[in-house]
Amino acid sequence: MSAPPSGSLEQIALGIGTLGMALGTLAFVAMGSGETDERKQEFFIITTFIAGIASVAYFSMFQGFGVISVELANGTTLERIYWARYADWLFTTPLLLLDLGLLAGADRNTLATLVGLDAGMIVTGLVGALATGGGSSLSPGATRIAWWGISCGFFVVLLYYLVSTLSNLAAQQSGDVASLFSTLRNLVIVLWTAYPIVWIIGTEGTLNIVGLGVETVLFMVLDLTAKVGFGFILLRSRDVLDQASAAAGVAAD
Ligand SMILES: *C/C=C(C)/C=C/C=C(C)/C=C/C1=C(C)CCCC1(C)C
Repeated sequence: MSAPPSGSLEQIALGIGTLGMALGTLAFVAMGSGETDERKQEFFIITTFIAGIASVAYFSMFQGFGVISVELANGTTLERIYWARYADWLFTTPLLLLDLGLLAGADRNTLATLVGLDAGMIVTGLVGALATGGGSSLSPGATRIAWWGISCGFFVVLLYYLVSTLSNLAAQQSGDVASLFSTLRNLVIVLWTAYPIVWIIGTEGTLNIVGLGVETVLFMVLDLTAKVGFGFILLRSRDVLDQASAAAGVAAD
């Protein structure tokens, strides 16, 4: 347990992240509190948990929990690797996909495929973040980047599912649902693609292009937009959620 240095960019970014996620959680609770339709409640519950889980993860990182130093096989030490991010993402990214999948009217198998690919992406990303390169014929840097590549492989297939299967399903929904789906899908494609870029240019990638302070700011901005921003766009569209849940009701009958 080692807290981010007081007054550092890293600490400030984690503080803003904690506050932003907590405010988002409260806002989503308030927005969902009057909702009586069970199918619409699903969207509110899922989205509230996304921001809630991230609030806790950010608060723990702010306090210096969830960070470790990784000693590479070549003697270099990566002083502060935040593994708590992956614990957060392992739960929150499948929930974001569940929101998107329910909106598109996806069946169980499609949802399971999305969640499976996503979990593969996060877990192999975590392996890359923790890899020391010991016992590997590759250099530590190359070993870590190889895991990054494997994780990107899962991500590319995931993106393919979003633009093919899921988009085709969404296109069969009402015009409003289809258009809300494309807005959110495009947001996911753009924002999520930035994560592997920040990772590779940040401290995890060992290329040392940006330092931990800037990296923490970038992840914080991405996390807030991808969770709280995404949530607001989804949950403020009550009429559209009505149509989406009505269609799901018909499909389930
Ligand atoms: C709220 C958090 C979100 C939306 C996080 C998304 C994270 C990713 C899309 C991460 C992707 C990564 C790769 C594709 C390569 C390896 C490194 C990762 C885990 C950053």
